[in-house]
Amino acid sequence: MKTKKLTMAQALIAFLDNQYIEVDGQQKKFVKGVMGIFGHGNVVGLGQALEQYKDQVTFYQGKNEQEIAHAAIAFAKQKDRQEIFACTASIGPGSLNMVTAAGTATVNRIPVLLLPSDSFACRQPDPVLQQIEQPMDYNITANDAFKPVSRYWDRISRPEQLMTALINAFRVLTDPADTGAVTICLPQDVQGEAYDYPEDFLAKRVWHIDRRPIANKTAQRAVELIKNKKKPILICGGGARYSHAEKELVAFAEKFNIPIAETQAGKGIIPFDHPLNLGAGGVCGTYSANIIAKESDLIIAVGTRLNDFVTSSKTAFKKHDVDILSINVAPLDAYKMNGIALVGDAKLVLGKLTELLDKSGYVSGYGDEIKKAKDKWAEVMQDLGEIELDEGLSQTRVLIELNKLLKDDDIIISASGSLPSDLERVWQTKVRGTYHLEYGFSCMGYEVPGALGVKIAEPQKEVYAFVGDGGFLMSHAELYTSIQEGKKINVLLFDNYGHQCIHNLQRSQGIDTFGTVFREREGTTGGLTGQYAPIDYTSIAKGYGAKVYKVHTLEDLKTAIEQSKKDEVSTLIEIKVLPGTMTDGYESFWRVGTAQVAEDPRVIKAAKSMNDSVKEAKPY
Ligand SMILES: Cc1ncc(C[n+]2csc(CCOP(=O)(O)OP(=O)(O)O)c2C)c(N)n1
Ligand SMILES: [Mg+2]
Repeated sequence: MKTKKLTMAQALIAFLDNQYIEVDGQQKKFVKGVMGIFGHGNVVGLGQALEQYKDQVTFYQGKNEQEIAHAAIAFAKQKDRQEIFACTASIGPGSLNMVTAAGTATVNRIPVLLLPSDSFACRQPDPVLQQIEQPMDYNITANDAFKPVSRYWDRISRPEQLMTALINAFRVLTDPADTGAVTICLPQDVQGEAYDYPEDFLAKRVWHIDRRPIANKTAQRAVELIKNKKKPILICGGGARYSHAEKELVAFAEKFNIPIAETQAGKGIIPFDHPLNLGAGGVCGTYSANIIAKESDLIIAVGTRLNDFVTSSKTAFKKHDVDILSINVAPLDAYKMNGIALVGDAKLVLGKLTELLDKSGYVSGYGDEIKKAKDKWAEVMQDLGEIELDEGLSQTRVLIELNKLLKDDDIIISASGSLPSDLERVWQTKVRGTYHLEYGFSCMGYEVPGALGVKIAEPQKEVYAFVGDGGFLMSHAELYTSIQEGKKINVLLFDNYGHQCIHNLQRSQGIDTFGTVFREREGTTGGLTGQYAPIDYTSIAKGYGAKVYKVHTLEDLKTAIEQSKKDEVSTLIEIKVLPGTMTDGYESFWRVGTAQVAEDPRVIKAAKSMNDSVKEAKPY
């Protein structure tokens, strides 16, 4: 057996550089590079290896580990999970900063390889700087905190363990049903330890991603079920997108006249103006999708996790005889809500169902309800697009105007606050892959680094991060990284003085404004009741070297967008919008844990109303 003597870290980087995937006969390099921040836990181990292989593997220097891991996740999501980054961080706080991002990846089923550094395997210099000593079990380190948020977790205590660990890591990263964050912890000493690695371990390796079919019998059972239903509705989730199943989904919908509702992850793969596309369903949904869902007797869920936002906390589907047929590669999702599971690849399963159902001559029982529902929503959109307020700008109106000002193939990124629900309702997506929402974790602070990840994925396109003032304050350091890398991003910052979607929720449950609005502490009241936070966000961005614009009117918005298109560096456009001017819900319900006793009668009233709605919810 031929071997090569390398440090564990060198072998790891050499291995990463040689991984390929093959999907539908097409081969691609799987690992685009490494992002991260060095400290004493990785600079002389993994850092040395990255320096040695710098001509093969690009290293991106992050400014915050959580953010850089979010950039990596956004990159992989934009690449439909077919290309990834690895992220390195130093021991202790640097590594723990990536835990949240691991959650973001795992919830959204997006592959990311996290390489946190760890304390010495030999334990000789213990306790080292930034080592948490757990008196109950010395095997536990800070990195054990990644376990609940990872799909695969390992620690390399001897250099030869790397081989099985990496094969397992890539098994999970490349598996559509299992993918998410993969965490391989790298003790400081072992990173630099040498071993004679077999050359075939380091050679080119192709991971074949086979589409999973369903058995004929299973497909036949599904067809029998559909044949007995008059008003089915399809839900187009992220799984449909990652499987590239849009052609099959549209063919299925058109052939049998079945309308489609979208989720945040699935939105945008079918043009908004397709006659069967009802737009978003659920809590962030449109009137059209939610009205049709109420009357549906069969929900054909394609590649969706069926979370509470998609199902309106299990109240969206009202018919007593409604069934859920769930097409999903992940059994966990396929069996949700007592669904009839079709565990398989969306493209293959839809193709199979179309073929079998077509033979039966099936067509749904819809008359003109779909068109009527779409027309009704078009009227709502018309009104939203005409909102004029004396005091300032309405957020919803600004989004509708932006939709006209941006090019069809510009990519928009958002994740948290009131923007995702507004965008899901009103943004009209014309080109596949231009709507990038992280709404599994809805992690504040994903937006700016997410835009960087998307720009690295699609450098020719203009990318726009839609972020609230709260989300921007939480993290924006990678705005500088975008400038450092010459990867232009545009930050559209919606300043409404605070966490306004949470403020809305608070007041909807009878609670007075408390801790949700950005006001200064006031001496007379002792509370956060003083003046609005006078933050100049453009000064922050200008300090990084970005071009900046301030928007108070629709005219300003037009000028700023037009000017910024010509800029070659990253931009920040600060848009002042009035608090509370996001869209409201349309025929949906969201369950939150309200106070069942309180001094304020408004809280009691809200709790009663919540409890009444909960009675309508499906029990599973
Ligand atoms: C990391 C993180 N912390 C807390 C939350 C809970 N949360 C959801 S939206 C929100 C407020 C967002 O404020 P902003 O970005 O200004 O958006 P707005 O609601 O004002 O549109 C908070 C605190 C979250 N989603 N993510
Ligand atoms: Mg805000």
